[in-house]
Amino acid sequence: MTDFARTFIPRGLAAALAVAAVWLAAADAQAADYDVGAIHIGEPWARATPKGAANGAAYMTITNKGTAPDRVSCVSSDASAQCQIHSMTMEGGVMKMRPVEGGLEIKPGETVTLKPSGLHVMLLKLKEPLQPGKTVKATLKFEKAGTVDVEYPIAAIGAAAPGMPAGGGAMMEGHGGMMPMSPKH
Ligand SMILES: [Cu+2]
Repeated sequence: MTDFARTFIPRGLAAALAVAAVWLAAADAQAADYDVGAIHIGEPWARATPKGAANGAAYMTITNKGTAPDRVSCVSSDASAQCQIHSMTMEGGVMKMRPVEGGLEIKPGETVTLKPSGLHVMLLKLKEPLQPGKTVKATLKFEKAGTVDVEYPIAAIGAAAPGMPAGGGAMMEGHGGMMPMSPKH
């Protein structure tokens, strides 16, 4: 056996096992769906935050299976002093985010996706960093459907989607402090 084979193969195996472990961990953190009234919430997830980050963000899909529009706000989170739903828009070439006033409307039959670079649940003034593999809880209030506690499994810092590694094409935005914040923050 050559030196190459002796050193390379065990390392390869170790790497494969490490990858498998990450996959198992991801499966463990599989998000639950939620139903409240006519509202279905799918694929909740949040992004891990670096040490010292003031704010974090959480995402999900919200489907209105009913016949009337509903509006959702974030009441509170166990991880932060405040919780708001934010929109993101381009203004003069700069991405800006601001609270959705009066709640985010979900029209009948519509699915609204909260995701990086778009609508998000903003966790303002984090009590501690959001750590990958853990979950963060937020209480959402729908005007018609009522209140629901949602657990958001936390994905890696900079993850573009739940269960994806960091840096999946989402390096330019986030809440880590690289993006210009609106004056409200
Ligand atoms: Cu925000």
